[in-house]
Amino acid sequence: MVNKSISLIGVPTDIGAGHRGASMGPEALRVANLSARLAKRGLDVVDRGNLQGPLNPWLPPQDGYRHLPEVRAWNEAVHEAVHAELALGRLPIMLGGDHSLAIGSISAVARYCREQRKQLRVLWLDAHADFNTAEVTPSGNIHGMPVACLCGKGPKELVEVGGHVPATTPDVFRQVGIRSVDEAEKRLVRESQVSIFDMRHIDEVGMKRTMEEALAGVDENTHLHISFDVDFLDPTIAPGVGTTVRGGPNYREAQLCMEMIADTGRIGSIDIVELNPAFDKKNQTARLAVDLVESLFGKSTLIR
Ligand code: 6HN
Ligand code: MN
Ligand code: MN
Ligand code: MN
Repeated sequence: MVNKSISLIGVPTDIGAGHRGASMGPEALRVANLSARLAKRGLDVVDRGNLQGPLNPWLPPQDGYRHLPEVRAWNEAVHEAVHAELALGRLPIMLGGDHSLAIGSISAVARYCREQRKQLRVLWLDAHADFNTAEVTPSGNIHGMPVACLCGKGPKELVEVGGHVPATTPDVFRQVGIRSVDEAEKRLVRESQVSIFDMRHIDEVGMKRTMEEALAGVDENTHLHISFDVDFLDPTIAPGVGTTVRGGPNYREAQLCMEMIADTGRIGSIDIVELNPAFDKKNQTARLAVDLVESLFGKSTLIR
């Protein structure tokens, strides 16, 4: 059965992104009533408030990275906060913030899994593979690099967050919804052997079979981490993100994805990232994200 003690951790920064505004994500999720909606499902929800870190200096890349020291500082704080909640036996939900913050959250989850001798599985729901390195990045934005960093490919400052190098390995990842991977990034992804269920795969076999495949091997000893980049969703339903890519999952496909994850009963931690209220209309993307997170905790349209 899934842990009913939830801790919300706000991480108000857009330090790793190519657009400003993801720093407003945590507040938009609160305004969309995340806490009360989960409480209504019988969960014990505590909002820990926001972590603090450096302001966004908005500088060009240096040696292939934008804001490397600041990204490191935020991720150190995220790592400690997420690990502390797990150690208390609680289920952390990180309210991002851009996706570079997954370096801190997933390194903490991986550390916890080593301590508890649990099997880690990361479901990476995203339009992007986020596997760039300084050598190949088209932007220098570190939100395009967290999976590579977590697998040990990246700058020392980020690869060493949490102290265990590499923080985790490519085999724990299942990426779903992918439809925008940079040319040189494709080679890195193939070499790494991260499992990718791209939109072509979802088109061909459907979301149901895709999720059965992505969840295969999840057992009673598995800690499931959901890294939910809101740009996973089709931009017609989720305009409030910095990097929209058309051709993503529609409302029902996204619901089915979340419902099938809920059915496993193994969720241990969640990131909600890349929500950008500066691009949103009437907070609709935040409200949709909350709706989908409710489904992760068992809200279902199932009648039979
Ligand atoms: N995200 N692949 C592009 C880059 O700049 O590296 C976009 C990355 C987007 C990252 O949305 O989390
Ligand atoms: Mn991402
Ligand atoms: Mn993305
Ligand atoms: Mn993005």
